[in-house]
Amino acid sequence: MKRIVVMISGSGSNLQTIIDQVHRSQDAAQIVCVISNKPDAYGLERAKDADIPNICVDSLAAATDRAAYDKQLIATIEEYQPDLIVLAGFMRILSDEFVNQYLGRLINIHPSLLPKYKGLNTHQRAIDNGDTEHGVSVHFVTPELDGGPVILQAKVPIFPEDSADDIAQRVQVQEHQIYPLVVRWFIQNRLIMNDGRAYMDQQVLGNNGFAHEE
Ligand code: NHR
Ligand code: GAR
Repeated sequence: MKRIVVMISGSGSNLQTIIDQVHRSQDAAQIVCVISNKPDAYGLERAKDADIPNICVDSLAAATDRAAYDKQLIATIEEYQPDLIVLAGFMRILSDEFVNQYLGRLINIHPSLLPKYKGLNTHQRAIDNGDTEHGVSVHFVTPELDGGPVILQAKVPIFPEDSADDIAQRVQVQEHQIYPLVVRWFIQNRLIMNDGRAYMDQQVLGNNGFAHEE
């Protein structure tokens, strides 16, 4: 039985797809806890509805001291002994200490075609650059923000009249396809990180992750 902790800050629609497609349908894996840094995150309700333990480690109170906050996070997570930690719209940068504690067992979904548009406001930045193509990346988390090895990407078009919200919605449809898939690969022991590279079925993945080059 693989034990999964999911970390969120908001709506938790990605959490919901992992509840539905992994937690509820796989004997081999269980979400053992959902952790939010925001008390009003709707994802906490989703966890409650699925009878999954859910905890808020409020980051507002600790906002000035990142190291202390991350120690609190680690202490909370350690009670659940996870095999995998899934960042699903978790909006707080994690310290090197946190990342190194869970290196190789920590993944994130980022709304851009990495290495393009690390950080925040990715959809608006893609519009501002006149991009006609955009997308989403699942990657292993390393201390370098949004810089860890890519596992899987999905692309979406950008049309001339699109707003950032239009694009965000289009990207989320793809997120809900690829994130549960990657989580399943991980729990099936098909996916590992070694020496800063991602491997799928013992094959090293390229810069675009598990994707066919055009
Ligand atoms: N931590 C490390 N060390 N490495 C990564 O790759 C991480 C990470 C923590 C979160 C998610 C990431 C994303 O997908 C993620 C990847 C938040 C920020 C940010 O600037 C940046 C990237 C990501 C998440 N957060 C502000 C901060 O000061 C707060 C912003 C807010 O609260 O709205 O922490 O994009
Ligand atoms: C997702 O679109 C994810 O890509 C993005 O936040 C959304 C969370 O949605 N992540 C980031 O922007 C990380 N900085 P959800 O709460 O409905 O899963």
